[in-house]
Amino acid sequence: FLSKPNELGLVAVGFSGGQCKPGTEAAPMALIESGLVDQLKDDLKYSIYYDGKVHAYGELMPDDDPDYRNMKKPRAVSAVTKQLSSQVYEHARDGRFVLTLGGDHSIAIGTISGTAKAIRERLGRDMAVIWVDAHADINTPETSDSGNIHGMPVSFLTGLAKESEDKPFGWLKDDQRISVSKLVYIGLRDVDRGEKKILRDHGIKAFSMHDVDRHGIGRVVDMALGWIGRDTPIHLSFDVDALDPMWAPSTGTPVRGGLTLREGDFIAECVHETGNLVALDLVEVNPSLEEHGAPETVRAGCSIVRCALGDTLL
Ligand code: HAR
Ligand code: MN
Ligand code: MN
Ligand code: MN
Repeated sequence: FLSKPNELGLVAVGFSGGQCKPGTEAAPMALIESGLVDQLKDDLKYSIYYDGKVHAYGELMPDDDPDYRNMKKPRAVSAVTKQLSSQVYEHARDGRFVLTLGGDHSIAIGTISGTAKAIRERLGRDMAVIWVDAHADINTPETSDSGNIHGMPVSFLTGLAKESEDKPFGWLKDDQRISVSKLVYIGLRDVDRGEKKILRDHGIKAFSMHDVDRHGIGRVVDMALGWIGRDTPIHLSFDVDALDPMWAPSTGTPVRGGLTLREGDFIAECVHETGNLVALDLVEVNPSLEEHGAPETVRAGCSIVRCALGDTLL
């Protein structure tokens, strides 16, 4: 699906407005400074298309951004994700793999809408999304208890939540959306009651940590890929909090009982092996939380990215 399989578009998103804890805006620089881009270039032989910036989108920030429909910072998140969507779209339209380093998970509204549109235009195909996370991030503004938009991106991307043209996220159009039938979760263990109802009502495929315990990660990944079907372009959205806090403590909403580092890497390796991966997000690293664990969290994030881009143990 990639017309230029060795070309990688990198977008660094220093944005944390989808939730309330400052610090995730520093993650892209921490990941890059730990050597990630050099490894992708020198070891994995990608040509990197990167503007050299960590985008903070300061020029897009409204002076005043009162809550709307229970959402916190709706105009800021909408403006940032709209801009990010066209950045990602341009890389994907040109046939490149798109790697986005976040940032909190609200940025997936931008990344997935950008790749979904580009893949439709280039290939006439609907893209699948594998969402690896402790959380389902599928609250609508109405079902969310927190009002934090990083808990809502999937509802906007699937059209479960919609907005009129002139309102926040009203820019999202059908050609930028994904189908609930092409969405698969792995790693869930902290899902709100309203989200459970949404998953059930729409028959959304989800593998929780219970499923990982019962079947093992190998069978879970096989089942997830089987659900998507062969020959379907895949966008992998990886929230570092899918990993157990033992491996990734520096994140905004850690939940115990998560994936091991190897299970996370294994998911990324298997998705790479399909040959169908067109884009990857790595989000929710927050180096200013549990600071003693920040280097380890950054290392875990880098490892996931390398595995998804074709690094192998042997
Ligand atoms: N479900 C809760 C909410 O909607 C917590 C969401 C936490 N989200 C993330 N991203 N860290 O997965 O507020
Ligand atoms: Mn998430
Ligand atoms: Mn999460
Ligand atoms: Mn390969």
